[in-house]
Amino acid sequence: MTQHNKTLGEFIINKQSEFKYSSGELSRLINSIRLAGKIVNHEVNKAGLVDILGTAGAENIQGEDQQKLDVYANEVFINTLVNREIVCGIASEEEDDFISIKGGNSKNDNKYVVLMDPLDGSSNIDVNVSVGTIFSIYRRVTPSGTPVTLEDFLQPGNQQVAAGYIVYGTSTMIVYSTGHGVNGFTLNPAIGTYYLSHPNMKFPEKGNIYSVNEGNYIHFPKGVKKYIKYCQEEKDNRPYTSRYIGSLVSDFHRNMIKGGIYIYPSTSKNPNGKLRLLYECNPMAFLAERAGGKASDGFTRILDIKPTELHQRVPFFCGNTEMVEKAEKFMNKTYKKE
Ligand code: P6P
Repeated sequence: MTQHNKTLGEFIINKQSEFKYSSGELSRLINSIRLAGKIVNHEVNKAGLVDILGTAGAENIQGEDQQKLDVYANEVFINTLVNREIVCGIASEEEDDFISIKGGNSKNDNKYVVLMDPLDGSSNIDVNVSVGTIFSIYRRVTPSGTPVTLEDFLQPGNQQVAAGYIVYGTSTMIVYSTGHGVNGFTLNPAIGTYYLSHPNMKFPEKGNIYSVNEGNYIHFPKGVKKYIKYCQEEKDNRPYTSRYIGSLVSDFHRNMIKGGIYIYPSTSKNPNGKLRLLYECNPMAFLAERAGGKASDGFTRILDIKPTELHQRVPFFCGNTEMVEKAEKFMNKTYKKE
């Protein structure tokens, strides 16, 4: 069997054999995410056909209208994980607080917690633009068998055991890492099987794409404004190409394959930017670093930031190491972090 037509299931089993002390819990967890992704994919792919568009009426903690698919995706991932009793706690962009999961024996000795954005970029659903699921996995830090606490979720990103995303695009892919390399699997919807299509994903050495919502330009920090002008100069391999889908998973995925930088900076309106540290920036930073890239808030490595709140936001610079470091130079030249 060539490497490329290995299924995700076979890959997980092979990988598990690399972790000699693995109890198989992490494999079962990744398998559950794989299943939930297929179920959500089925609905996302027919969203235009059934009355599942439009808002569900509720508002999430972000104060954003919850698209029905947001609510649906959140329920699918939570139910899939809870029913299999694989994790002891879940945090979600769509849930105000974290969820503590009781095991069958009323105490829960599972060791992993999952943080997720069940459907990132959902505002794009109505215009048929790709969206994604982002997940981040940690070992709990509080005693096994007791209910999880906020401490289990407020861990720095450098403690992640695994992280990944599912992109519901022209094809559906799951891209994840358990710490050693990043691998991408493409779903064959005809048979419901993911195949290893992108083994050992790495950012290209050089990138020439910058992804930022330039509509916010006047609200950007001076360093970001200067970096954008740098990208647009006629010099070396510049001007770069501007590509911004408005869906983090899609912009990240394209930049990792073609080479580029994604920036969601602080603005005068949102001093901490828009993206969430725990279930957007940390998992994407985990993947970026294992694909040879870099992720920071413009000054500090994302994975070293000690979280203080479940839904806290941070500015986000992520992509080719060379491009992120250039952007950081502009940030540091014009701003010293107080
Ligand atoms: P803006 C989607 O809501 C999201 O969280 C990311 O997926 C995306 O990159 C960003 O926000 C888009 O935000 O303000 O540019 O529309």
